[in-house]
Amino acid sequence: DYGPAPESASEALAWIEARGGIAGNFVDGKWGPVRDDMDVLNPATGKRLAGLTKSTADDVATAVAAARKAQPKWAKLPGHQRAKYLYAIARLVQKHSRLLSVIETLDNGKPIRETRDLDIPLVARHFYYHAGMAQLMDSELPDREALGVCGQIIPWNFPLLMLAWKIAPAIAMGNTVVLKPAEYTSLSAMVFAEICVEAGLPKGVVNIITGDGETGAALVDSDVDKIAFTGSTAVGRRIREATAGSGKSLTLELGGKSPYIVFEDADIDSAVEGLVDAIFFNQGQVCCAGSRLLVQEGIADDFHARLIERMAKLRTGDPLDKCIDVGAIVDPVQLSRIEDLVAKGGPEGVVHQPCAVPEGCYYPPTLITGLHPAAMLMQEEIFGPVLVSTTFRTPAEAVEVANNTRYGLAATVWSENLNLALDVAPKLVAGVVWVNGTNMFDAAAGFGGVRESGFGREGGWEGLMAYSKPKGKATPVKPAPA
Ligand code: TXE
Repeated sequence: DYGPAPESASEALAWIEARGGIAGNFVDGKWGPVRDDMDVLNPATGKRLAGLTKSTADDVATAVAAARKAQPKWAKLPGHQRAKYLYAIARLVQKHSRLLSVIETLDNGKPIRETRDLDIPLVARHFYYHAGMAQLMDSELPDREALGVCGQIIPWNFPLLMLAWKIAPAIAMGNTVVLKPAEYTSLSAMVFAEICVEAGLPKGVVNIITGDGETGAALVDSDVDKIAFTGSTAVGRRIREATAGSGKSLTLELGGKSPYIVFEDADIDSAVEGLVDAIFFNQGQVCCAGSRLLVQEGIADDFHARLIERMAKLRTGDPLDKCIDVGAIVDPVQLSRIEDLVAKGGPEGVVHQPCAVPEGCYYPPTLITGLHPAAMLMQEEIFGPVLVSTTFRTPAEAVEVANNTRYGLAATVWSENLNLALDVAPKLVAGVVWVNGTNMFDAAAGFGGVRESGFGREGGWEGLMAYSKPKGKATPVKPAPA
């Protein structure tokens, strides 16, 4: 029970205040530097929530050196001893789940219902799972060892969950990390740093540096053995160029425009409900959002009508209100990106916005029907609560339209005919395909994309492989600086 929301908010605000109201670096088990270089806003109110340290290349180098110093000893621990710390972190995430949920909602604008019931429980699950894997490493993966120091750069849409996806497998395998949260959302990473201290994690195993894209670029150029990045395709491409030939390992989890295919024999009520989750969860700011509806022609009008009716019932507003389905957009910059894209591409179809949102950094749940598969909005990632829709006649046409994208992160198929669904699913070019369901994640299942959605997998065995190398294989020698 979370109690009344305003009380929770004041508790979280007091927590931030007690730490000087600034998010800063956590390096070698200590805070610092902590400087008030940038503003962190609460998107739901537009008010300043905290200050943020913009780390310089020197700050980054200090953090990497701390991680480098700690790594051999950490890697030498037997897996079951590393597991002990991951279990402790998982339990502490559960213990502090209320504070974490409220801070995440204040910082990001996502509904408290989501942070409380999904983000934070999934974070704990991720550490529990990887604690188990650390324990198994010596017996199941005797021929593999850590890469060394991992630089990790994460986005703002699932701040703590993306941190968990990056840190848990890395430290389970004996790596140490330097992680940079996104500039909009660094506060839950601060709570996490305190959790590391409370868990007794050896100094230098987890280092957190705050900052913007320049700090991220400095981390990419620093003396790390691997970069793991989740974010935009444009920045992913830049990082790929910057690391090419450096010998650094790289995994990229980038954007998407995932198709959501509804055949005429689908269970329509479930497909509508699934779609609401696929595109309006986290205000559509989800890399694998089912953002492109492909509905079979014979049921299209009925399906759209039922969807619009359901959208009209979505509860929008204050993210701290426990009843809210759709909260605020993370930042005014992202909001204007969404507004510009819809203003530009909306007139190519019919725009439906059946429910209102408050003034401020909010965008109404939107459906755009009647778009040509090649229309700009059918191709561009909007990263907001905007669903675009087109129709198809045959399964072959559905596959063709679904695959007509430069991305390949996720896909969803709805049909009561499992023969049809299982025939279509493997033809879809995507890292994950869901049948009669959507947004199903688990720490034990590898997640990642193909094409411009990136490469490498996070979670499961494949995720552990991406944070280790065959034993005895030397890290490639770095070329001398030019
Ligand atoms: O992402 P960026 P932004 C997509 C989505 C969104 C768009 C822009 O379409 O509208 O990207 O969002 C760090 N070197 N996604 O601008 O810039 C940055 O500080 C190294 C999809 O916020 O990619 C942050 O920590 N790092 C996505 C992280 O990269 C750099 C989630 C992501 O920011 C850097 C987020 C650089 N040159 C946005 N520049 C998904 N796949 O889920 C920035 N960063």
